[in-house]
Amino acid sequence: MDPSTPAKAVKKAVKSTVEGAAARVAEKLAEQERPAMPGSPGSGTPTVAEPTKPRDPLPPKPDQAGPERRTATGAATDVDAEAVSGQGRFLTTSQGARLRDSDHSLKAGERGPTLLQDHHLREKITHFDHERIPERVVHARGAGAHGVFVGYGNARPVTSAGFLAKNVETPVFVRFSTVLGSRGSADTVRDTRGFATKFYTSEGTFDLVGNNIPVFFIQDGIKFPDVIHAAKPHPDREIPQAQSAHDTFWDFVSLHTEAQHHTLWNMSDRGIPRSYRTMEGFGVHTFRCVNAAGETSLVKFHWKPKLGVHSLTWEEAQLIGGMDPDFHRRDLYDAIESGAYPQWELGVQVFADTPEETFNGIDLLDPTKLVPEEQAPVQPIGLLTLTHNPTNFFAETEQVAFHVGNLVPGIDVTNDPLLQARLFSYVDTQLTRLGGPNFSQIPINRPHAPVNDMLRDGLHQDAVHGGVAPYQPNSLDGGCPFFAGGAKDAAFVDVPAHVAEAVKIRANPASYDDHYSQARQFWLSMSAVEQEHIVAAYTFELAKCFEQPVKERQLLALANIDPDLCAQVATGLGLPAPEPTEPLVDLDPSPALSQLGDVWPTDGRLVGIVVDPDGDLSGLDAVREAVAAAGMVPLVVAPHGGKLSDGTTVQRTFAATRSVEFDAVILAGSPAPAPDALVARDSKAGEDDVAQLDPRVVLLLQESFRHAKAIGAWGAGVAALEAAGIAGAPGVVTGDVPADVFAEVHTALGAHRVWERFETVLG
Ligand code: HDE
Repeated sequence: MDPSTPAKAVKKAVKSTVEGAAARVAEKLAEQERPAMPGSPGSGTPTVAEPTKPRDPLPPKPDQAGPERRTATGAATDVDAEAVSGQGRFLTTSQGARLRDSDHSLKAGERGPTLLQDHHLREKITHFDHERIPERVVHARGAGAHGVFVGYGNARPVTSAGFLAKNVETPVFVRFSTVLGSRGSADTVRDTRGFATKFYTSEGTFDLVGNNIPVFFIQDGIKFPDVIHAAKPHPDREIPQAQSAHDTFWDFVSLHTEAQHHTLWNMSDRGIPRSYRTMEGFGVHTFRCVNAAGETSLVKFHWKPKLGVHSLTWEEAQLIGGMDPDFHRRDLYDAIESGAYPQWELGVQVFADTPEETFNGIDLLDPTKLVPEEQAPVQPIGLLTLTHNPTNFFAETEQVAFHVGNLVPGIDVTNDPLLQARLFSYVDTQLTRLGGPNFSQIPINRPHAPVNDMLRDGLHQDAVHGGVAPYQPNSLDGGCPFFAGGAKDAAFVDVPAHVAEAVKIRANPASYDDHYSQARQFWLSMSAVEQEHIVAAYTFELAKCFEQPVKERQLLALANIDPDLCAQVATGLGLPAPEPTEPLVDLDPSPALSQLGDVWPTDGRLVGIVVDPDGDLSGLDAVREAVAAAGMVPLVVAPHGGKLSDGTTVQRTFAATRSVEFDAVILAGSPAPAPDALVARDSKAGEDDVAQLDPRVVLLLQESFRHAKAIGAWGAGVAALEAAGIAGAPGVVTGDVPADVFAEVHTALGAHRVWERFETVLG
């Protein structure tokens, strides 16, 4: 028999499966109403009755992709996405034996006992018992997505890295995270966010493992366990979860004052992003890049979101923590599913590689310092687009392993002592977290460049290495693998950077002693409303501390940042404001640090459209279409679920929604109190007694107003604005033509918030 025949048959079968899958997905999309809503759980449409006819597994949803199918040693394969998922129509054991029953264990008679020989029972339970792996010691909570990076080609004078060459497309996987909380903690807590990118380049994998804040708490990696122990929940009671509002955190940062700059960023709106899509990213450390001619530069990496930098208000963040703890995950997944692909430009600040490693007096090796963009502009060098959601959270987002030491030719590290410690930490932690030394062979971690590393054996070895000579030099395997030599081999170069003559010492350079000047610069760069938010954040956090000496000590640090800030926080705490103990240094403000003052795209934002099912529904369709056409998601909010009389599907009910779900609200009517508008049924119904208007609508409007969101109404909807007492206020739009009302709301949303609604005393 021709040995190729079965393979051909399999290929043919797979092809027809894929074609069938594509057709089914198209069918599913066609079935969906327009505008289509993100969030459907699977690619099929379930039936009410349990399906009983055996069929092949459903394909992934169209918005999903898994890691590219590579062998454990980086070679391309033509294995399809479905081939790495469950196969066949029948439930089987892990060995592929079909099962008749998985509902009953094998027993000696109906009344037992259960028999030890029931291998299926033991296999099922044993595997389940081992499903969990240790969570990340920091950054445990996260969400990821696949995408592509395209180089602009203008980085050549700075680095020879091949993936930055013009129009080179590199697949990427990005994982965003919070730092402090456990895997199941809420997304919207006040915290730093991780922004880690894995570039699967043809010259090896490059990981840019950054944060959404450009500076860090500590200057030397040896302090990392200290800051994390202080910020994590108290070890005795394990509270509070995922936040810095507690004694140990403030105890540490007020004693170890190099943490003050980063902490100020945390207390600013940057600590509560609206979305992962609206965060900047920073490599934080200075890297050393080298071009093809061997010339070096010092470089800081930046990610600039196309949607601008936007944040939640603190009240929104807290409400969302209860309403939808998965808010940032959902936002990312839904945006990708609805085609609003998130984008960032990768940018660089480039500095001369001088022996002092400083720029304008700023020590480039001190990770508690940034370089203001006004002094060193961020030059865009490529575009990142996230295009696909993962197919399986565990396989991809949980098992992805980043490492700052995953570098490619043209990018090298510096002696930043924080970076140096990180170079040790990541593999070390992943050995435990991912169960052995072969985690680079897990599909999401597989390089897209050929791997011939002579690393052998170990737990979960997935490669089947040939040859007999995994050592160098050898002649038995023909001498392979060889060292890469000339420039055309694109070998990694350890830049022969100068190391100054020195003595062994545990000490920092004198420049590291300045802990306040850039914190003050950040404060002075904020608009008045951003300063108010900072005052509120410090006051909230310190009010949560039990110990007065901790509060007093932190006030001392604030006095050294800005006496006004200190005084405002002290007033809230009911404590005297101390005098500064260090001279106040007035650096030039950096307007780029503020989030206000521009207009940005609104892709993927959520617009709630409140309707009265008994009222006039004309205009509703046109507005929904207009919202969708603007790249946003229109959500119809009504007293009850199901369909309206014109056939429109209701996405949210008054009982199940809250203002914080929406970026803007439009009223197409003023619905009367629904039958469930009772405090006993829905406490949101509250005491508000506005005759003729459902009290949940009043709450929705008042909260949206308080959070400075754009609000619009036409026709009968205008009455609700009046009832809520917000008609005529800034950013509250009314009109007769629904499309015009939406257009104005849309414009206001571009600035993210109606900032003039916030009253300020500072600034
Ligand atoms: Fe990390 N960090 N880190 N870190 N870090 C980890 O690695 C560590 C630091 C960052 O989505 C861990 O696999 C040390 C700075 C991100 O999987 C661990 C020090 C920055 C992520 C670790 C730092 C980061 C991590 C935990 C001080 C911003 C999540 C699990 C020397 C530039 C990556 C893991 C993901 C994860 C150690 C400081 C960013 C323990 C020792 C500075 C985004 O290895």
